Amino acid sequence: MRTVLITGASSGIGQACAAVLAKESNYRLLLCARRLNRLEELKRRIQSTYRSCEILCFELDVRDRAAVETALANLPESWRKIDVLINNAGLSQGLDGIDHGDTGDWDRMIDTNVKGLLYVTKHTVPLLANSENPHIINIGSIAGKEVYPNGNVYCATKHAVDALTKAMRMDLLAKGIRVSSIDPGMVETEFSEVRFKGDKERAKNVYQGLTPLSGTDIAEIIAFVLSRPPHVNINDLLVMPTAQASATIIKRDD
Ligand code: NDP
Ligand code: 8X3
Repeated sequence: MRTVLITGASSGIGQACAAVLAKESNYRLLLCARRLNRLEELKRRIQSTYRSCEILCFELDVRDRAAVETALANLPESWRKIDVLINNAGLSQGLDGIDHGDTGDWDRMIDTNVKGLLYVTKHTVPLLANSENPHIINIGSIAGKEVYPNGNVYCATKHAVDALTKAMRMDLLAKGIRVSSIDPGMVETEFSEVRFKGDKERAKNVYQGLTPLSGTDIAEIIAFVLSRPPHVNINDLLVMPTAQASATIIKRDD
């Protein structure tokens, strides 16, 4: 049985990871996000199908350094050995030129996508120490591989995730921790609604005229990466909808 900690499990890719790994039956799930009610609802849904799947939910804002340290230091004894960390919590806010960007949006993206990922990783590594097969999966993005107009700060945070994945692989090599990055293109989740601050119409238009990836598409790939034998590490996977050739080159039906 492997214990997996998923950040940002209340929606989208994180939620899909919880559902897909629950189905695999050899995982117990540690789920965190800011919206605890969503996590508890997800737990109920998963356990209504997979009764024996052990799940522990806790509220966590990954931007809060002290809260991250306290939450991970105070996990119940039976949850203190973690095998897999999925650093998924993240967001984009706004899509404006660098001369018009909202500095609050910039702070939220940098604090969540970069600093939050660092805090969670630092305080999870000691809990991976007793795992026979420890693995960290970072959710990067096509935005970590290329920059697109008005994507500035979000792209910078995902480029930082790309750099941190490589750095973690080096720094954690001696501890035998595998580090992988999954970098999706367009995935239809709450991502665009969050980016456009609740503007559902604008968010829907992002995925108009193409079949985007789903959270489940990404979660199934993560399950595959985690299922490789311990001597095999998939370093980095860029996963796009077939209709998307780059961040901005997209084939849409009329
Ligand atoms: P969603 O908005 O559907 O989910 C984002 C998750 O992150 C939510 O569970 C949210 O939970 C959590 N989260 C956000 N801020 C915090 C925080 N401060 N502390 C803890 N949890 C937080 O979007 P996605 O599922 O699409 O996004 C997941 C990851 O995938 C992100 O890192 C994103 O950058 C990346 N990604 C998304 C793509 C896409 O097209 N959708 C493509 C490439 C990468 P809560 O609000 O409850 O805290
Ligand atoms: C999310 C995908 O293209 O909106 O990381 O940056 S994109």
